[in-house]
Amino acid sequence: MKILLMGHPNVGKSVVFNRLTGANVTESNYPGTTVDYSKGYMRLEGEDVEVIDVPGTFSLEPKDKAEEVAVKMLEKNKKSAIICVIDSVKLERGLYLALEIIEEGYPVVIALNMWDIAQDKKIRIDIDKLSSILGVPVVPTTAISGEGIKELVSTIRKAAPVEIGRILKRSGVV
Ligand SMILES: Nc1nc2c(ncn2[C@@H]2O[C@H](COP(=O)(O)OP(=O)(O)OP(=O)(O)O)[C@@H](O)[C@H]2O)c(=O)[nH]1
Ligand SMILES: [Mg+2]
Repeated sequence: MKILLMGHPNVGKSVVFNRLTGANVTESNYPGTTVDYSKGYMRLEGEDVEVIDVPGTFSLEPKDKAEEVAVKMLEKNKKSAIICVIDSVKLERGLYLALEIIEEGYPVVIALNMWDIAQDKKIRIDIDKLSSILGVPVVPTTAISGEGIKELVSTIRKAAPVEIGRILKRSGVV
């Protein structure tokens, strides 16, 4: 099992990555490009699990080299769990990519990062409702202080591919 950290640019992926992996990190160039990414390991229930800090991307339809690398990394790691990092202040914008990844059938956990800023701005987000609509775990995080990271880690194992049909049934649509 591998864990891929994905999300828009500047949402806090690398701070989350550092929280998860600590110091044992290697910087690499994606083969054939000048796009950098980091790779590390985290301890998950007694197992060493590889974590990749994927370059920021707005969608799975790449618009530049870094986005191309992000999409390639996702496609090459079909067996991975994805932590989708979203800026809580820009929830609507961030959900698009998360939905694309969920639709591709990857097990996803959403980290609603920058939670501290959302609180300051009095932005109210119903975590449980969001989680039940999307069918994936949602965890509020403030990566710079470390708040929510423990909960994020303990939720990763709960990530499972979403059956859209099940969500429709559960929410009473069909
Ligand atoms: N207030 C606040 N700032 C944060 C939080 N997480 C990250 N930041 C800050 O947000 C900025 C971007 O964080 P990065 O971790 O570099 O973001 P990234 O997603 O890796 O960005 P790219 O690699 O450029 O795509 C930095 O200045 C962080 O210190 C958070 O939860 N709260
Ligand atoms: Mg980064």
